[in-house]
Amino acid sequence: IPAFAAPTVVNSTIIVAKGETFDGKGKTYVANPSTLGDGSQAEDQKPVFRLEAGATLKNVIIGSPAADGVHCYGNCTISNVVWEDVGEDALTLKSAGTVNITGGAAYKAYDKVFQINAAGTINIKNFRADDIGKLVRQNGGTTFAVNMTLDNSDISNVKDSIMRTDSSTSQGKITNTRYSKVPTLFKGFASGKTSQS
Ligand code: DGU
Ligand code: CA
Ligand code: CA
Ligand code: CA
Repeated sequence: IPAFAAPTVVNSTIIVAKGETFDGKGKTYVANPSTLGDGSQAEDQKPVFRLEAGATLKNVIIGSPAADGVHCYGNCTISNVVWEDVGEDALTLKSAGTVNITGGAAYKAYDKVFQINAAGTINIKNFRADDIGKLVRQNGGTTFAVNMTLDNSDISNVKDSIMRTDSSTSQGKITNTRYSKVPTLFKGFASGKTSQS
């Protein structure tokens, strides 16, 4: 039994086709920094995984460097995915849809974990995040509606907030979640658009 399985180095983005499932079976994937990006705060890095509409990513560990993480083009399901050291960000919704994230974790995000660049919904459940800037950030200055939910999760050592938007139509809901060192739950939401219990 090997004591240590070397990570798989991803040289070009792994594409998960429409409606397909990629099961990493617990293996670790890292970006080739010279082809995808070094995981710094530089924009325009490439994702390690690109999910087409209706795709699922599960049982994957994304190690360091993580480049621009995961891009979702429409609905996607993320199950038991761990970002050990988030790169520029962890996951981006690139076109309208619903992202369902269940289980897994994200660590060491200098700024954003989940970046929302299109209208839709992000549901995060049974998740853990530690040492992050923001958990969910709707792209700055955008006014489309995003529905964000967080349930039964553990969030610690946050610099900014858990959910942040500039859109008066977006909503945030947090339930049954434990925090440690979280200065602000919600930033930028219109009144009546957030709830916490
Ligand atoms: O504001 O759109 O940070 O998807 C400029 C850009 C920026 C995005 C975002 C992302 O917000 O590049 O990583
Ligand atoms: Ca960015
Ligand atoms: Ca990081
Ligand atoms: Ca990004």
